[in-house]
Amino acid sequence: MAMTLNNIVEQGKNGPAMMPIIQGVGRAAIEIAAVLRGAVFRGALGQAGGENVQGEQQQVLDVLSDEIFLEEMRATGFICAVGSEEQENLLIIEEYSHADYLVLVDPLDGSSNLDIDCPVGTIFSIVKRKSPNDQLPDVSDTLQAGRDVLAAGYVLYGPSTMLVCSVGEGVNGYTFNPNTARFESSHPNMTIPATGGYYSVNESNADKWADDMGSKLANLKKETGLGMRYVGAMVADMHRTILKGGIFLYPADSKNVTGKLRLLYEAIPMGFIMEQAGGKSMSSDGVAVLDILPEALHQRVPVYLGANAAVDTLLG
Ligand code: AHM
Ligand code: MG
Repeated sequence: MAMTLNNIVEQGKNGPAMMPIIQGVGRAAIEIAAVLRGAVFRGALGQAGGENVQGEQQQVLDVLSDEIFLEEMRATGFICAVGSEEQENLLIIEEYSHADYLVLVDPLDGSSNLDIDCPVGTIFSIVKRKSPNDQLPDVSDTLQAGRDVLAAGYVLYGPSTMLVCSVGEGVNGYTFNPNTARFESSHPNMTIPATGGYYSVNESNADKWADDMGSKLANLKKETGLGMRYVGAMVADMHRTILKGGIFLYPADSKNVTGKLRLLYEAIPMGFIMEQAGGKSMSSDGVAVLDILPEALHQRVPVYLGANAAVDTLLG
């Protein structure tokens, strides 16, 4: 009998509480994958006409994925509020505003890949509220360092749909089996190889990078001989980095002065996964992603996520 997301209940002290929420993520992922597959037939590719809080054009599928994710989190009954990359403010789930947990989500990451039928993903993390349960949750409940995250993960919508997650006891990958309509364990105990793999970065920004990153990357290439891959969707680039080794980075540059990727929706969950997979997650030399105390919902940070040696060689 294949192991399903039910086995999260056995994973450490957070497993039992996190399992029903991650099962909700799985249900959202199945719905989002179906919407992605049918999008071209429903005229659902392209822009929705609105902008998100960061002034970026929202695509129709960004908006649909956000709605699906929020609804599945509501349906678990365990989530009091959701912070989404697609929403300016924290969304409080009135019906369950007394519940213990909040979810932070990038419902459809890498959405510029949609028009070319390339991989996209969903990224999430789960924290426990700090405010009393008889009050409404607020933004301060979401502003918790990565060290306080209880569970995190991502869904990769590629040739198959994979859900990769951690409840703080290593990283496990589940693949959606269309024959059984369930996520089944396919990649237990994912661990990043110590050497080899690829460096993954939008190198066209090199002349704008801060922190002398151009010469640091040149040194990494010389020292390690790593090859290069870049999908332009963080979930796909991180998934490859965990499975094959190397490093994924998005440094600060003169256009994105504090980096492009969001601390709460991208850096912390992926940093959590990378550390749980045995790798390293830094935001700059000496500052681990998981040690940053968030100050705002949509804050951005530079990220350097990968095998210990690759990150040390780059930032060292
Ligand atoms: P998005 O959340 O608006 O899709 O942006 C995040 C994406 C990441 O998936 C990816 O790593 C990065 O943006 C790519 O940026 P660029 O096109 O500048 O290389
Ligand atoms: Mg996104």
